[in-house]
Amino acid sequence: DGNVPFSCSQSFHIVILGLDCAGKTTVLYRLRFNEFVNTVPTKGFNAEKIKVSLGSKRQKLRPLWRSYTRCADGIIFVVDSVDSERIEEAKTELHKITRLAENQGVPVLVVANKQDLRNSLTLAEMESMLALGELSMATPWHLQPACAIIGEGLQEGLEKLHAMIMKRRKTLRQQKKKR
Ligand SMILES: Nc1nc2c(ncn2[C@@H]2O[C@H](COP(=O)(O)OP(=O)(O)OP(=O)(O)O)[C@@H](O)[C@H]2O)c(=O)[nH]1
Ligand SMILES: [Mg+2]
Repeated sequence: DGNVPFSCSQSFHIVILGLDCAGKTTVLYRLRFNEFVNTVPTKGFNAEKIKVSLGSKRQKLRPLWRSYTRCADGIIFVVDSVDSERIEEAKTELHKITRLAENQGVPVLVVANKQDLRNSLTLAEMESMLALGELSMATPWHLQPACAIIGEGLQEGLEKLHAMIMKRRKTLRQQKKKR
């Protein structure tokens, strides 16, 4: 159905975070242009407005905004699956971010990137080393295996993030009504 009413499209503020060299810029360009770019280390930060399609069958176009502002609707946390030396550091950062007052309850898509490399950690190893089970009960999360250079896993991950955001919005709406 090509005739999607305009009111169906919604904007989301998504921040992409992660240690240097995790693949954030690669993920961003995959989402932005659906193509691979040869990256250089990012100085400062990228701020881009991107539009990607979400929704399994209907492929509704929903703008997805990456923003560095507070009040993000969702966080994409990119982790290098082969960098076992710095996974502890990634874990610390992830837990720090989700504990911030303004991020309470904000859904997190943890991207286990570079799964194409032979020596990458398994999902189970990533989950335990990042101590995802120890994240606050309020923080919904999903661990998504991905290969950002070819874009594998990103669409699936985005759809999971989208579902978590919509679920949270619904819960917040219901809580408001009760008050
Ligand atoms: N093999 C493989 N390499 C990847 C993948 N994703 C990113 N890379 C490579 O990893 C390197 C770092 O990627 P970037 O996207 O620049 O990482 P970044 O997180 O933006 O890094 P900073 O800007 O330094 O913070 C680049 O050489 C990418 O080509 C992947 O899925 N598989
Ligand atoms: Mg970068």
